[in-house]
Amino acid sequence: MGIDVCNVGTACARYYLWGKNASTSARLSLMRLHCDTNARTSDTITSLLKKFSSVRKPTAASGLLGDLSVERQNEIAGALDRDGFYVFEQRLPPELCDAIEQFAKKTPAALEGKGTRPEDLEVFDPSNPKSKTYRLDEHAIAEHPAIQHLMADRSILAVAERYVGFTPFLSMLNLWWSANFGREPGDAAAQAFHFDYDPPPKWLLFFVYLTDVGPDNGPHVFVRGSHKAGLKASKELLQRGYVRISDDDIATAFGADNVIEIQGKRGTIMAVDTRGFHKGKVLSDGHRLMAQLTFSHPAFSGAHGPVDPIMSRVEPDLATAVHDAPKVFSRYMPAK
Ligand SMILES: O=C(O)CCC(=O)C(=O)O
Repeated sequence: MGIDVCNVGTACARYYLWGKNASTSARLSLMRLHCDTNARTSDTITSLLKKFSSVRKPTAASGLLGDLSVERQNEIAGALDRDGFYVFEQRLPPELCDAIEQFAKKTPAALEGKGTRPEDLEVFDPSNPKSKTYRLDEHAIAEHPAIQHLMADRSILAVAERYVGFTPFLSMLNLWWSANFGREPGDAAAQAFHFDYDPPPKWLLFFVYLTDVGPDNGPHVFVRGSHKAGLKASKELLQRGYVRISDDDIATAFGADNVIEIQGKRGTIMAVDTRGFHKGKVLSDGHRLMAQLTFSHPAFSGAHGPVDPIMSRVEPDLATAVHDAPKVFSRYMPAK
């Protein structure tokens, strides 16, 4: 444990003194400490990082999530703090869902177990799925105008900022199809319960359903309240380390009532602290298209590696957002 503590301390110091991102070994050390201390060290490191991080003055923010007063943002952050997830009333407008779905329908994507070279990619054919998931390339995702609206959205950023407690870094974008392919939970498809640890120590994910998601189309499943540190229910599960956990073990530890299957119409937006236990349910019918935005602390955000900068036209609302908070978007729009 001592070595891990030193490793994490050094990573934080290097970030604040020289702006260097934490190494993979520092992130692994932090994860081991997280598991050994029933998540308490992650909370401690978050509190320390917050002391040295900037956060903008809270202001009302309007956008895809509605008109969010500061009070409303705090309420949502409070609900997230309590439950670990929050499903917004507002849905993504149909024209944005259409644009993203059309893009995903025609863009070759990566199949599980295949490579990511252009010749390995295939367009998702719902009538003939060959993989549990089809993942689109992150650079292509960021180039898309409809995705740029999501990236630029003030209400999404405001909720992320209120919840994590510092001005976050947009550290990953994902867009993928989940297919009705095989009955067993897929490991790469994240269909067995697990916690995420990327990028630590505090982050918030936004998931957007771009197709209707009922019980058979692979709803996201979250264990209510399981993101908290020091829970009796988590102790033994976290001591197992970063492993997949059976449905029975989760239900025994947390109670079946706390296992929440989030079904929703196309356009449903949810925020999730995936430090809690979660999974995508195995599909038994149809398919699901889902987008994901991850906001995290910049010190550990190298976890997802570099991505080519946006080269196409930048949508005006994203250009404004970048102007207002350049560091948030620096993974996609490096400073000139
Ligand atoms: O597909 C899902 O709903 C779950 C995704 C997931 O587990 C993850 O992003 O870590």
